[in-house]
Order: sequence, then C-alpha cells, then structure tokens
Amino acid sequence: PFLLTLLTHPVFIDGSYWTTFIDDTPQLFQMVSSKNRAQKLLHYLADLAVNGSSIKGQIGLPKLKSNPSVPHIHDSKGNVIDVVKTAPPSGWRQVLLEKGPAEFAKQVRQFSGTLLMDTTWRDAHQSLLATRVRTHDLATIAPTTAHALAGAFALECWGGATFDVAMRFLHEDPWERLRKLRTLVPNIPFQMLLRGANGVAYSSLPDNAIDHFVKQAKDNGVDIFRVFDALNDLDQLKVGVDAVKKAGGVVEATVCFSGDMLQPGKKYNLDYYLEIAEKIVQMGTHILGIKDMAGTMKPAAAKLLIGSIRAKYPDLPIHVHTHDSAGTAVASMAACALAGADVVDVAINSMSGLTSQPSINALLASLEGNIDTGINVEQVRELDAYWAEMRLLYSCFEADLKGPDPEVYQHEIPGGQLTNLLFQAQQLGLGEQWAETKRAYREANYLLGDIVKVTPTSKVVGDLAQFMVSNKLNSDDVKRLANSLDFPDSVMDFFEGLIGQPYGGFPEPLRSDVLRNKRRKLTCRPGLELESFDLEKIREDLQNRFGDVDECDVASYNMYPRVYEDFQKMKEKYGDLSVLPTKCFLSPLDTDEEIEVIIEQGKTLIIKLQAVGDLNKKTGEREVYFDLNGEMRKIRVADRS
Ligand code: 3PY
Ligand code: ZN
Repeated sequence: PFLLTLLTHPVFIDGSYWTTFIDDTPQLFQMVSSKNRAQKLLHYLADLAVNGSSIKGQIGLPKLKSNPSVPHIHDSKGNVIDVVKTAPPSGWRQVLLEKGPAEFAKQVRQFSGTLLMDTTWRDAHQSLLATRVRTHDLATIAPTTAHALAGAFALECWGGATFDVAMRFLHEDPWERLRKLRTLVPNIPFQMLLRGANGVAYSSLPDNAIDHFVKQAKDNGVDIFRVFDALNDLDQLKVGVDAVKKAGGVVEATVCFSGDMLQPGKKYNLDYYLEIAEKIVQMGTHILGIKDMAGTMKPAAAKLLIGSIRAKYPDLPIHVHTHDSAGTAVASMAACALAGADVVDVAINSMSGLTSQPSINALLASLEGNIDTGINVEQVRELDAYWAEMRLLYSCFEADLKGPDPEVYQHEIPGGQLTNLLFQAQQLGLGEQWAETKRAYREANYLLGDIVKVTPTSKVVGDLAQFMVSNKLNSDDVKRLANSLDFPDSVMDFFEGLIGQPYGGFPEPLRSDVLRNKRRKLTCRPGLELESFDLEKIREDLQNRFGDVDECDVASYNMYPRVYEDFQKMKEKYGDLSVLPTKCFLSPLDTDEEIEVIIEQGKTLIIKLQAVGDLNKKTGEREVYFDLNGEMRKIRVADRS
C-alpha cells in the first residue's frame, strides 16, 4: 500500500518529487513508520499468543484480569483533583532548582520534622517484584503521585537494578523512563542509587565512564544521587561522589550498615560507622546516607547510631534507608526520626513490608502527633489503591514470602537478594533447600572475612553459598580444598580486588589459595588500572551499527555492552514494547479481546486478536489473525512448543 500511495501521489506523478518532495510530504513517511511500528508490535503479540511469555522470571500469568484503574485523589474539601489539568503543588524540587544543592540540603536539615522518601518506583519493586515494574505503569500513576506525594523529600525511581532489568528483561529504555517520569513529576526531586565506581554495573568502570554516565543521569532528570560502595571502600565511593559533584547533582554519600551492631564482638560497630561517617564528611557531601540493605538495624541501634551522628554533626542532613525483612522497619525508622534523622525511606503500603521498605502509612501513624512529615495522609491512602492492583498485575514475579524472616540477623542477606534466593529455592522445591542456602550464605560470608553485603559483594557471597550447597562443601572443606576448587568468577574477582578492598583486609591464606597464580592481588582501586573509554569512538561505532544514537545510548553501552546490543536487536524486531499495557505484555490476548495501544500522542492502535491458526507441520509455523484499526492482519510465527 505504501508503494501504491507513493506512486499515485500527484507530486510523484508530475515528476517534481526530486526536489523537496521528501521534506514537504513527511506524512507519507510517518504513515510508513507507524505502520511499521504497528506491524512489529503485532509480531510480539502474535509470538505471545503462540508461544506464551518469554519474560525471564515469569511464573504463570498476572492475577489481575481487568485493566488497572487510576484512583481519584481528593483535596481537603473533598473535591476530586483533576491531576492532569491541575499543576501539582510546588515541592522540594522547586527549592532545589531555585537555590541549588547546598541550600537545598540546608533547608532539608532545617525542616522541623522528618521528611520521607518513597521508594516504590525503585527499591520496593526491586525487592518484591524482581524489579519488573514497567515504565507504562509508572507513567500512568505519575500525575497522581505528583499530587499525593508533593511533600516528599524525593521519589527513588532510578538506578540500582532498574537500569539493567529495564533493558535486559523488559526490553525498554531506562533513559526514556527517566525522561517520561520527569516531565510528569516536575515538583518532587528524583533520587537514584549509584554503586560508586561501578555506576549501575557490577564492577568498576574507567572513571571517565562514571563521569559520563552521571552527567547524562543528571541532565535527563536525576536530582539526588545516593552513592555507596559495597565494601564501604572510600576510594571507590569517591569516584561516584566526585562524578556527582562535577555534574552538579545533590550528593548523598552513603555508609552501608551491616549486621546487628548491638551484638557484642561485631566487626561493624558504632566506632566503625563513626569513622566512616567522619571520612565521608571530609570527602564533602550534601547529605549523609545510611543504608541498611538487609534490615538489621534494630530500633535501639537506630537510636544509638543516628543519635551519635546527630550529636557530632548538628548541621549534617541524615537520610536513612532500611528494609523490613525482620519486621522491625517501622519501629526502626520511627526511632531514626526521633533520634534526629532528616529523611527516612518508606514505600507505598501495598508495596511495603517484607523485603521492601516500611509502609508509609504505618510510619505516619507511628509519628502522628509527634513528628511532622509534610505528607498528605489521606491522598497517600488513595494512591495506594493503584499499587494494590499493581501487586496483582505483577503477581507472576512475586516470591512467596509470607512474613518477616527472624534469621536475617544471622545471614544478613540484603532485601532484594533475599527474595531472589527464595524464589530460586522455591523453583527447586523449597524445604531443606532454602534452609541450606541461608546457612551456606552465612558461612560464605565468614569465609570471605565477614564483608559488607550489598550489590555487588552480596552476589559474591550468594555465588559462593550456592557453590557450597551444590558441591556439598562446608567452610572447612572450602578452606582445605581452596587451592584445587574452581570458584565462581565473582569470587575470583572479589579476591583479586576487582570489587575494592574490604575493611580489615582479605582473609589469608584463603585469598592466596583461591587465586593461586591465576589472578593478581590488587592493592589499589581497580579503576586506576583501567584505561579511559574513547567515548567519541564508541558513539561513532554505535551510530554505524544502530543508527540514531545519543549520549544516553553510549552510557547504556558502557554499563552493559551485551545487554544494550540485545536490547537494540529486540527493538529492531518488535519496536518500542514499552507502549504495550502490561497485561498484554505478559499474557496472550484472548480471542476477540480488543486493546488500545497509544504508540505516540494522538496515535492509537486498536488491536483485536481474531484467531490463532493451526500448526503448519511443514514449516512449524502458525498464522495469527488480528484486526488492526479495522483492517485484517495476518502474522506468521514459529511455534516453539
Ligand atoms: C542495588 O545496588 O541495586 C541495591 O539495591 C543495593 O541495595
Ligand atoms: Zn535497599
């Protein structure tokens, strides 16, 4: 039809098309491109109809059978707020934009109560739903969120595992997500999680790649950067901190909290944290972050730690993060607030608890009458109705955790990893498998020298634990046989020093036995040994291979070259999958089911699945019939069953 349209176009017929025809007639080409996009989406839907979902980690289909609805929120007079037409109230982002990071931090410190950061868009779904929440669902609720959480310190919405998972498993562009959400939420600061010298990857990159990445993140919408290093290695941390300073972002340099500080004889005790905090203050930060990734900070520890830091640094804003794995997070965050923390992390109710952050309304109720947060309690409750539906929509990624894990003080597994390992154990039949994994994790941690455990060091401990379980090895076996065992790569990387230097040094003779003559023993930060990336050349190469690319593509490629390449291939095959509503991204359409897909503003596709044909035994294919905006379309798909 395109050729026909082209050949019958009057300009084509009269022969004047050589001159400005292409420039003057863009609609012809837009039409082709939207037809092309529609065709690619139909290919995805057809494949899903024939072969089922191929999204990694998906077990079964979403429990939500209807389309999720966006709840109404009300003003103080009980009137429904039109969240699209009404500008959201100004928030902390306006302070930041008007006054800059230093004054922003000062005003946060001066706030008379305790502010809240909502983690629903990043850590909560990373911890509960394998990081699988899609841009489509975040963007849908963004205008309502901009109103309901207008008083929040920030929304954590980017970084951590979201970057990798967006491209690798959801086949969508993390930068697009950031930009889209930014335009929908102009009033609340956005926070991201940056893994220091690793950026959002699992190991160090050259410093210029970190600087480049952080600059793009800042330019595309991130305001506040929580920067941590998984071993609290300050040389590694500084790489991220310096990058944020150069980019002009708010620096939240962070100390990772590890284990139950109150137990006698713990390696990571109050003195340790005060020493790290002092060094971070010397390094220069707008805010001090404290990151309790496993949720082992009991209320008494929270009171002691935050109280001590507050007394020593009266002007330093303190922001605390935790997980509810042990069930104490509401009490701990309330204790932090009372001890002088300026910001604590929470998640929307239906996305809170267990390995996620504590419930926002539970914390608000705990602080009521005592500490102001600037949050509208009613509107947050109304907003939660959406997330209750989301939890059902993404039920197929949920590990079946039923309650707090009191063993977290022993194994110290970070929230996100706990759900992940449980999910894997459940696939193998749970029971003894799960108990074994937790026991081995604890042993592996001690073998490695009782290290701080968070991405990427938590992966090292997890890999060693699984290695021990599958090879039926205990600690003594590992020590005895270390010079003949074939350890996982992550363990080799750790002992080489590629993840940084652990506090108290590496355990010997284990390190030498594991490394033998296969690897070096680094004593400095790994980035010092890496050559800078030639960013210009990378951009040119990507341009040659994938066409239209920008600096964000370069940054994606630098973090995850293979994942980025695969993402580009998926895009070539299926187009922009982020436009599909989640239900039909994850589950096949029913016969006669009709969906609306907005591929761009003002361009909607109405798609109905009409039939899936019989298997052609010769070709191994099936024909799938759709009605697309009233026209019949036939797509042929290989049946992989
Ligand atoms: C990450 O690095 O992804 C984390 O969430 C660490 O807590
Ligand atoms: Zn976390």
